[in-house]
Amino acid sequence: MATSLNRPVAECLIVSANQVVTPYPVYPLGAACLVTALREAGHRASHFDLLADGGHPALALLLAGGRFDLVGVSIRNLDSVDSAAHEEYLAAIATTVDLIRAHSDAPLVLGGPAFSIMPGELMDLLGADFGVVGEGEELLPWLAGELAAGRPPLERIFRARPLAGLWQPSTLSASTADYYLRHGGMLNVQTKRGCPYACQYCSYPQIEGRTLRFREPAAVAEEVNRLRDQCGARYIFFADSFFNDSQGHYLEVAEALIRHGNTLPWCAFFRPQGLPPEALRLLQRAGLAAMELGTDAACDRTLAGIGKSFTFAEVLEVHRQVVAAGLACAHFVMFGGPDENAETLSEGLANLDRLEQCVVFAFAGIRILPGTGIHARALADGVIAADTSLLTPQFYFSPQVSQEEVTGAIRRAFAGRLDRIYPCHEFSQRIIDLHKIGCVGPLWDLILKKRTRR
Ligand code: B12
Repeated sequence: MATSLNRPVAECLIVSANQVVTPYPVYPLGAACLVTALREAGHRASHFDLLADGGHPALALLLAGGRFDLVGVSIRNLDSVDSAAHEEYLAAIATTVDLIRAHSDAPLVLGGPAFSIMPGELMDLLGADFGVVGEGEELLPWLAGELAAGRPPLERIFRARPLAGLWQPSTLSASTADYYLRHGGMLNVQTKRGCPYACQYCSYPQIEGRTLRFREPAAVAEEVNRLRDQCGARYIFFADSFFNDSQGHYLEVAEALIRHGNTLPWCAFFRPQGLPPEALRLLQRAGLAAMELGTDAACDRTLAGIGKSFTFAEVLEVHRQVVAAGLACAHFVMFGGPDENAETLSEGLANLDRLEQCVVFAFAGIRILPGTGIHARALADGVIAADTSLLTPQFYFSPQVSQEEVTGAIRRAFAGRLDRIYPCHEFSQRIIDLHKIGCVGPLWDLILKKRTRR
């Protein structure tokens, strides 16, 4: 079909293939952005969410009843990235792709954060027609137009340029939002994209690019109000790679939330550096209820080993300010990474003891993702070989310490403490149970019995 301007209009279906429910089901924000972008470009776009919309039988019916120019599959997670609770998700995604192929002959396009980490491998594994690495808002509508016009591109994998302008998520169907609200009461919002840091293990710059791009603070605050008033959100997670940017955009967002009368509690990932008391006070007035701190390693040597540009003394200082402000916080720390040895292990665990009135989530080993510094380090240290496939999860453990030593030391140090979590999947099960009885938010903060605005 064509519009009056003779631009081809494509009939598109975006399938959110994620079926992971730990630590809780996460609303498919990326798919929401794509549906908006496709519609704004004049295409017709619908969305199917495997968790919320009835699973494979309902998807099969939808595909059989429609005629699509393009079916996009959003791939969020490869695996649980946790050596203590090893779960792989690709087999389930392959089953979904097979089902789509069985019920539709539309070109199949892959995208999403997990796809962007291993595009070539996933194209081959899943046998897709096209793939988009990075943000889909520009490339997907263009590709849809080309396909509807009968001009399928010769190239198979496209790499998005980081979007300079605004991106705008819509809310997917009310029933989709309702599913997520029934499982945790939380919806998610992005205030910026990109990550300029060079943490050795991290794939975020591959997915979002290195350049920070900010959304208008007022647009963020309006979206939060819309999610509360129109969708019934009771808690917000800001899904930025990290919230507290050095340019101070996060403070403008906080001011906008206050100006727009935000009443929802919220949580975000924070980098444990900077964050003076006046910033924390402002964030608290804006509704900040729980801070997830990307501390990542527990002593200076291992912090440097994973490319962090802060010291443990800076972590302690931020921690002191956060606790003094009465804010709930959790530190996320990995052991067994580059330069870990028996000495750093005991130094790191002793350092964690200095983090009082908080929750610590610990992980053993680091999932090796292609293109990251840890991948090069793992090759150099002989942890993996050049031809080791990373589709099957591989974890980096420093050659100076065994996996058993690492896990044994964490278990001994955390024994008998409710606020020290290892392995983390055991806590995830508790979160699921608490969400079932109507509790909202990330819920680790309940351990601390802090006063929140919930
Ligand atoms: C915020 C976040 C969380 C929060 C979510 C909180 C919340 N309420 O929203 C929490 C902490 C709960 C979380 C949990 C987990 N997470 Co997480 N998370 C993220 C993070 C930082 C942002 C995701 C996001 O919302 N992005 C914003 C949206 C708008 O972008 P997007 O989804 O990428 O979509 C864009 C593009 O990808 C593309 N796109 C998306 N779909 C499609 C489809 C098509 C067809 C096309 C063309 C394009 C396209 O266009 C979209 C718009 O630009 C990413 C890392 C990152 N920077 O991407 C990790 C990330 C997605 N998480 C990851 C993982 C592993 C997990 C967990 C499995 C970890 C665990 N064991 O607990 C769980 C799974 C949770 C679940 N139920 O699914 C991995 C996934 C890849 C992998 N390594 O397997 C990532 C990439 C981080 C990493 N380690 O590399 N996560």
